[in-house]
Amino acid sequence: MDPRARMKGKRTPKVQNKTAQVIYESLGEEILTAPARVERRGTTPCLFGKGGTCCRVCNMGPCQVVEGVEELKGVCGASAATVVARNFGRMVASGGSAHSDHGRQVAIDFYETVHGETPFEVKDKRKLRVVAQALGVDPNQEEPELLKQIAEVALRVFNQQEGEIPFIRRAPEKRQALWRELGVVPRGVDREVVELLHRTTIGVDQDYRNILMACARTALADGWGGSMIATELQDLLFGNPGPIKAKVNIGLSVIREDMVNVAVHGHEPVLAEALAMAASDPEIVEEAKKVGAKGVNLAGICCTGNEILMRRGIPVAGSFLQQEAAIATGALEAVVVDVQCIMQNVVEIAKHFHTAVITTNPRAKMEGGIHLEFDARKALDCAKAILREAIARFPKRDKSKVNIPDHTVDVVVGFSHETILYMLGGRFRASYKPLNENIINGKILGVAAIVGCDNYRVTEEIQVELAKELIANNVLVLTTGCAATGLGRAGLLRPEAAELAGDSLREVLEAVGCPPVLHMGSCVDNSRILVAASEMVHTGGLGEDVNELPVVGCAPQWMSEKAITIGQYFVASGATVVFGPDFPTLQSQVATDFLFHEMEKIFGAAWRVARTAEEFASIMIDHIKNKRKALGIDK
Ligand code: SF4
Ligand code: MSK
Repeated sequence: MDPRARMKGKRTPKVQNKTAQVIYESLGEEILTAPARVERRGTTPCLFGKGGTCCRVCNMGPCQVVEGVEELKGVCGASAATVVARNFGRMVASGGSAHSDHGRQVAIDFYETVHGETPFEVKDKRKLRVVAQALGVDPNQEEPELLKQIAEVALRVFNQQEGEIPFIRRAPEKRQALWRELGVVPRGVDREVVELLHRTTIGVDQDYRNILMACARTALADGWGGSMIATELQDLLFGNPGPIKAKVNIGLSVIREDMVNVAVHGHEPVLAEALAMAASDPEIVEEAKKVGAKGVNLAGICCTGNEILMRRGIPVAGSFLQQEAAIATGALEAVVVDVQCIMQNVVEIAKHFHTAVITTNPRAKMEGGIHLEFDARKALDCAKAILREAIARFPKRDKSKVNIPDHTVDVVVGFSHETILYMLGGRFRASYKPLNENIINGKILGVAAIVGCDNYRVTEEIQVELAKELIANNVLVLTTGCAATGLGRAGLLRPEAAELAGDSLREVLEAVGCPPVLHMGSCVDNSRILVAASEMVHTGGLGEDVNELPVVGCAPQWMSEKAITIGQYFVASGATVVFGPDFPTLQSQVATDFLFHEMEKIFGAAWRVARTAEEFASIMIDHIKNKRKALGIDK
């Protein structure tokens, strides 16, 4: 069938998200959204692309390769395992480059800030010396010098050519020794990403095992390098998140009828922080009043949303799959974007309303968008210029097109690793000892992380059913990224949701007033989970390395290459992960076996795949129980 024929005709597809569904149902035929495209393209993705055996790395191809069929090797003779490993490697390099380029930008912003070149200042003084120590900077020096040294060392993590990136010293000793023995300690972030891209060009690394081990090294450079730099320096600049009440999802208290609405979408919190400062500037408030609005209202989308939700309690209007729906409420004056996870289609949707799509980063311009470049050194001026563009659109809002279903949900967020330390350890203990003790005594069966994106190919919110099943089985759930927003929409980020937990987990949660699902931040903040797992080991009683802990991770609705890099750095750090509903190597049994079984022997952790909430829950709970048995705590 001609694909163009499939694209004709209007039907509103059923999507997993009821808020988006309500909005899409009100749209005219001329507005084509991502789920409509999924439906009209046909729901089966390209078989070769999906299984990982389509090679496009040279112009003798593209080659479709079939494992075990000699004639269907690549023209150059590449086997399915090599092609799959190369494609997987390119995903890891690409995902790692995204997090790490974000981390680099934060390091530059931090450097400029400590040299007095931006309007920001270092907010978190308590964490300053902890980060200094972790970076190998002497914490016992005067603050101005300390800040400058942190900035220099952080920037060096990216272009270092030899040696070891400093944050790996936060991992358990045993893990560090294993990495050294295997030769996978990252030397520098840029070096690992570039080397993996080099290895996966035609005619270079043709041993799938060697490529997949290089994937582990590059992923570690992301988790313990680029992402961890991003998280830690963002915390220093804008404050370490602490428990805070807020709202998620589209609704009248998130997208305001009486205010200029500006959605902030992407990943880097520097822009959003500047917009938050500018939105309360009396000059801007006055300008908004002149056009008939009460002021400027900010709402987040994707991980920028998570950053300002965690630190400022600014509501998140939507996760990845709600970005089009948020615009289609007809009540956004502007969507301000920086980098990553911004669908090209937002410009098309915005054209049907009065909404401006404002790009701000020279790395990410959009045809049909307005480019107002953001420079942290002129942060407030740039932010005001952006807000003025939005204010000018307010009089053009067409009330007849406004459709804001009121679906907001209360959440309690802000569970950084340090917050968990203080909440569980008590004000004066600040320790994971109570968490470990509750795991040892069986009140908490184990800890599971539900992270990653949402994906239109998944028609049910797998992660919600999965989280409910895990907490019912006394598993404490940590979450980040768009998964966190989805779990927030389902009401699982409220302390009252403890009533869904098993009796013993509920008792622990109610004693400290925690929700059963703890929101730890954006996708770069998965690095917080690495630190938390390492701290659990350092605290004692649960083995000597991360792979001995009763912990497991998953990304049931992953979409971005970044999720693959995250999964790989968890595996290489000793935490098994379950991904679904697909996995990009399945057309090569041998390469998949390496990731799913050999890595278990090498790293003590491996990849798994699952398709339904029940499958996820069963694999994850079994994994936790097996770890408990190995520790001798399976009472
Ligand atoms: Fe085909 Fe080999 Fe070129 Fe890949 S590298 S496109 S398998 S000839
Ligand atoms: S934004 S990477 S859809 S979590 Fe971080 Fe969400 Fe996934 Fe993008």
